[in-house]
Amino acid sequence: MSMFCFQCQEAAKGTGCTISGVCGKNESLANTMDLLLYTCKGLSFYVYELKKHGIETLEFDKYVMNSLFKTITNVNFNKQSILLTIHEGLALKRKARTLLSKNGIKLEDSIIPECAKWEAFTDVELERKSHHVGILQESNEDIRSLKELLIYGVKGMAAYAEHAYNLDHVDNEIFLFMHKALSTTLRTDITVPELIDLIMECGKFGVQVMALLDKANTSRFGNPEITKVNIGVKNNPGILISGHDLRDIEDLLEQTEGTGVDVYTHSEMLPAHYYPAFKKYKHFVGNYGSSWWNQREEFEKFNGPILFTTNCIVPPLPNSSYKDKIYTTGQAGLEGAIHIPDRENGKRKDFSIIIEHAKRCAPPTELENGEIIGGFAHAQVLNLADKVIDAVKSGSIRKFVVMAGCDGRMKQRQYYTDFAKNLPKDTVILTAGCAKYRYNKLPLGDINGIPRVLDAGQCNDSYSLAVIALKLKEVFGLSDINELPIVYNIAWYEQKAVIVLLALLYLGVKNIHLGPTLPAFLSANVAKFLVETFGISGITDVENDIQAMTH
Ligand code: SF4
Ligand code: SF3
Repeated sequence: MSMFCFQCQEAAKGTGCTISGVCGKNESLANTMDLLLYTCKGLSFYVYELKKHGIETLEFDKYVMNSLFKTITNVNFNKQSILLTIHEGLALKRKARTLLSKNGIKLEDSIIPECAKWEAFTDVELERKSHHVGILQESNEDIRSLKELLIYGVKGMAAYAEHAYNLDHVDNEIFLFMHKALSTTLRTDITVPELIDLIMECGKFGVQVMALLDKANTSRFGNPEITKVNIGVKNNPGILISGHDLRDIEDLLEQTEGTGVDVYTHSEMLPAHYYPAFKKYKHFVGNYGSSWWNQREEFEKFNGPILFTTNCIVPPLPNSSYKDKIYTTGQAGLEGAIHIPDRENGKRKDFSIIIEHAKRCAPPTELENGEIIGGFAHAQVLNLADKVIDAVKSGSIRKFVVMAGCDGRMKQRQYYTDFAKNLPKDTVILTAGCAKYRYNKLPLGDINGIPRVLDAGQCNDSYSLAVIALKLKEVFGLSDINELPIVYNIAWYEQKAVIVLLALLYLGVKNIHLGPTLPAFLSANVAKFLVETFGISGITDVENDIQAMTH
């Protein structure tokens, strides 16, 4: 076996990618990423000690946060950038050790991780090492499963913390937990109960990080509002911006204003349209295409440059017409694409190269036309609270079905379209994340003016759905969130969905249906634990599941 990865829902054969990744990650990149993760664990080991002694660690925190984000599915396909990041991490490890000794903090030699001794290694030596640090090094299947569940939750947490950080919102407690969790996974004597406790704690910080990001977004861009988004095209050349980073789209919109270049959102950037701060831009014209996995087809028709701020990148085929039009920024990366460097000293990122590129391109070719509606994050829904409560009390709305999460390319995901289509007419779908593209263009109608699909925003805006549920619980005077007429049928793909799931479990939500398949990284015993403790289950078929969830 030349590589092993099972962190996403599309893991080969439902067990793990062993030759190359279904996502496009090859053996060499996969192993380098294992090494980067291991480097982070080693660094976190020192940083956790520094933090416990109250020593300033922001430089290290940032490094670990960014590096974890790079290893999330479909974020970074540039091995050179991963290798550079590893070397940076080794240097930081030296620095952290020096800081420890300067502060008179002594660590037992026996507990210092192996990776601490690699500081002077060359790329070749490091690559050799990379075969000894992967997931399968942990031989106990249940411990491996729990460690990976924890790590994927922390990766998702890191991604959301990074977006908040870019908007000047930082929470030291989240960093502290990140280091504690990562360094603990190096322990060979860790027990199942200890790991379960950490996983629950991870859910707590999942809620905290999503709340932080919500505050970062809404304090800068305003509260999302009900918005109709154009899905057709205009006559100017355009830039397509994908991913989740709202600070990036802010910079891009500002710099493209008055240039004759339009800006379109793609996939998870769609919810940017819902924020008041971006509505003033006349050249912010719509959303192009559907969810991430259709990009090889849809980007052929866009004609202009495409900027990836985060996942989900699908590496273009060698004969694609758009392969020279891709740009990345932040933690995203792709071999052959131009990477836009980070902001310096509070300045904006410089997107001029993309704008100049766009000016040389034809306007986008129309894929579809019409509008989609969204912007139902917590503040907007709570503004409509009276209407919603009346509809529930009168029986016009019988159930809310949370269908948040991710989309993906597996054929089985047609289930979510059919599920949405066949839900009884007195049900409302609450959604967030790119899972919505399976049903957000269907004519599902409304109930007394309330649309039957309420889109809160990006995957992190699942937090909004939790806030809405907690508010309804209070209004209806219920003692348990599970007494609400809300059911959960969540679709997952990558590791941000893991932190969303852990956050929901932490909030006490029970009986979540998770699909289209359960994670390959859950061992039989860990899956059994989740079923018995939280009532988590998979999906069956549309008819059965609708019957079970709505009656
Ligand atoms: Fe396979 Fe998913 Fe890992 Fe990619 S991220 S290598 S598709 S398990
Ligand atoms: Fe989608 Fe990739 Fe997860 Fe943010 S963009 S939800 S899959």
